[in-house]
Amino acid sequence: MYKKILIAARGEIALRIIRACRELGIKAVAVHSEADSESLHVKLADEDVCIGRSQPAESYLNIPRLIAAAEITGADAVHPGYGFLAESPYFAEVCMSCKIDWIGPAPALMEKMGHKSEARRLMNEAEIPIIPGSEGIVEGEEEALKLAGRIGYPVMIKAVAGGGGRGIRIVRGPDDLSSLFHAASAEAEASFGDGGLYLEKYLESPRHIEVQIFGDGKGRVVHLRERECSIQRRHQKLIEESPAPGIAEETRERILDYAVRGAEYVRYGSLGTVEFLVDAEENVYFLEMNTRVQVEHPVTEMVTGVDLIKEQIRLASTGESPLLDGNPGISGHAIECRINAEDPENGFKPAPGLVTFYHPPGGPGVRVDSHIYAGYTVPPYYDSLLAKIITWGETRDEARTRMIRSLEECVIEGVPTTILFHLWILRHEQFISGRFDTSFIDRMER
Ligand code: MV4
Repeated sequence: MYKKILIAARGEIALRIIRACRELGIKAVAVHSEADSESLHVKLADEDVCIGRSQPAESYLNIPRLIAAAEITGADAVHPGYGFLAESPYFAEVCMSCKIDWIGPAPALMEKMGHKSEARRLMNEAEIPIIPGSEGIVEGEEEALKLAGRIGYPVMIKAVAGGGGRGIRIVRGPDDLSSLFHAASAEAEASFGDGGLYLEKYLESPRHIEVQIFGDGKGRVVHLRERECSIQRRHQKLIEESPAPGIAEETRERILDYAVRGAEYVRYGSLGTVEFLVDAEENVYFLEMNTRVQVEHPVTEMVTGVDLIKEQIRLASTGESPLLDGNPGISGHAIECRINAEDPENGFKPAPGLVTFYHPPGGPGVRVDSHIYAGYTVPPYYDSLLAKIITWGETRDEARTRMIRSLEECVIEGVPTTILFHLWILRHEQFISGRFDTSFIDRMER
């Protein structure tokens, strides 16, 4: 087993990885920017290295400094968490060429899945349904116009290097195509350094359901059930849960089967997520594959009882994990709310600043993953996630009412938070019914 891991992340996920290292008897090295010197992930690590100024490009995205920190501290492996360089095949490759293990899948696989139209091509080969669209990259607006006519409007233009919401446009008719094509390409070029685009039929208001998978890299893959992630605003997820409510059992089984078959086909070797869109008729389509741990992994941990990060590290270190022996069962239901330092009254504007008071919720069935404390200053340079509250219940309604109780218990003073907004969602009749899709928040805001 590894003796020391460098954690190339910050905030709550760095803390989460430190906790897994502790339980495995592995030393954890934190890296931090100048703005994060007082962060909990620094205080709780066994060693810490300041790797530069506060801007991400100067620190958490700076590969030479991360490698130097790993070499100086003698780390055996790097855990990238999520965000920053977590999906950079180049960083993974540099680590490996410096004889530092990468806790994640092989760089070549990260590269393939990071290229969204290549991922589509592979999943199509594996006979997983994909959304009708282009075969690979669309070279110019004429080709896009021809293809869109064949697919039928509305269509979606997407960046091959994309992810999240950047470099995508909905095209309602042929008159809009040219300008939206060029806008998407320019945005993709600016954001990812790759202006390549592909085309898909636009699905109106789908559900977003993803499957947690775990593979050994030799073709053995298990799933750890699905997560419903449709409650989001501007591509930022707000609430996730497992299992997904409001779908037929047959649909659920189909989603799980597609995810495992897709991951087996590419010989996936680590923890990963296969994302799907599900339309109103419960047709299921592959969307993307994420080659990292996700923010929302705790809901899966709460219903399966598995420590995903520990198993991910164990697998990377030893090539084995008891998880690979079979799909674990689940018990009950879990919900996660992401609490951000944002002002819902002011267009959800990020609101960094000093946390003057903090009282997290507790009691039966409640988990809080957070790096904040009273006296901590939320820096303006990074995302505004303050805490993830995860509740478990025998039933969905027990998890939901427990979440309401937890949000009411939670006190965060000094910065505005999204707590009240979450309470409003959790009490909404449509959320309670379990029948909602990715348009839920948009519809409310209109
Ligand atoms: C789609 C779609 C509808 N049709 N593709 C948004 C981010 C990007 N990663 C994929 N996204 C979408 N792709 C087709 N062909 C709707 C979305 C989408 C979405 C997807 C997942 C979760 C939330 C979403 C919110 C709005 C749009």
